[in-house]
Amino acid sequence: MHMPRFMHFSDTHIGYRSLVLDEREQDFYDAFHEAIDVALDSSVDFVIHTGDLFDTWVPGNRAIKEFRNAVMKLNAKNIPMFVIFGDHDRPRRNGEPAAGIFDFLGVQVLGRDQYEYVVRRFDGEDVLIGGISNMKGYMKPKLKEEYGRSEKIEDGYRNRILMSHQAIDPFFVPDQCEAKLNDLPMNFSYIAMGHLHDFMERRIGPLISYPGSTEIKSENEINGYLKQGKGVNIVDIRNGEVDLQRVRLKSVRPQIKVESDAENYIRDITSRLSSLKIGDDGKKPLVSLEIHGDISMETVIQEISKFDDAIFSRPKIRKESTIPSIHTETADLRDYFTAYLKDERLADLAMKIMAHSRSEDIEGIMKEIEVLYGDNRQDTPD
Ligand SMILES: [Mn+2]
Repeated sequence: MHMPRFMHFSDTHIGYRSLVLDEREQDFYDAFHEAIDVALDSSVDFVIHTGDLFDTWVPGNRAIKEFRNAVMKLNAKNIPMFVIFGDHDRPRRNGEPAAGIFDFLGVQVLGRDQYEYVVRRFDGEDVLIGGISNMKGYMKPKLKEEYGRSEKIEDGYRNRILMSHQAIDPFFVPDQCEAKLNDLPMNFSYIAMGHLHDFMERRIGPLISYPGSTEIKSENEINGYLKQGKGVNIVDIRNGEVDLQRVRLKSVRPQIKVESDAENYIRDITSRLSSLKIGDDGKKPLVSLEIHGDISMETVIQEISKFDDAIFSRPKIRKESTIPSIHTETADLRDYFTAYLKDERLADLAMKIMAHSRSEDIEGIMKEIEVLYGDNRQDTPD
């Protein structure tokens, strides 16, 4: 029997670039295109993306082109795509969203400033697809209002999907959260979440799921990746009931974190690499390395360059007792920042951000960062 089927994916962060490894930009495209191929192979009726589609709200031309190519494949099969913004790709002020350029290929942006929905008919069933883009900082109080509104509007439809990109308690540490589980509307069949980069599903009435990111964006995703892999959700919906199938992505670059000391790190890397099962066509694993002890960066970089079967992000070296002593009677905050960061310019930025934070001036902080980075990037974990 036919029933509406869709793919839910999130946090693809295409256009992401590592400061040291050029390979990483391609990795994010590979995972993104593999996800699109999963949608095509699974004969979905539509696709939803719950935010951080692009790594920034003003992606580079390469990222826009990769997205266009993917959307053209969906469009050729008449598969529409619904997207909301995450914290990374939400347009600043009155900026134009990159995904919105592809409306003529069936890409529809939902819920930029408030809850928005569409009702579409697939396989003989009406499906309501609602979305609220990421709301944090000064917009946080509005989020609960919008969840409330989404619960009341058009509640006659049985097949109801809500898309949202937020940190929900208990899936994040409480001080990062914008809402709790019981703030979420209960009359949806499926709550499609974005923001958490690990996979998560929970039945709370509606089925709520974070599909996670499609590539490993930060080291703290490594444990989740080793347990669950990275993937997408294929969801069947009918009569208000949903059935979720997880599909793992194969193109993800394996990643391990090795923490060791100056004497043993080579041995530890070798043993960790040999315990990784990687197919012949698999990508070389990425090793993030942290060494405790007295060793120079030059030595470490020279030693690790001998590994042909792995690539390395910039190693971290933790020398013991690296925090210099400060005359506490006379030191001010700036001296601490300078001692800790070992960089006058960074200390200066830290002071400015600190001043803005104290007056809860988020725009002020954004401005400092925009000045530093030329208005086109940000750096938040999820
Ligand atoms: Mn993200």
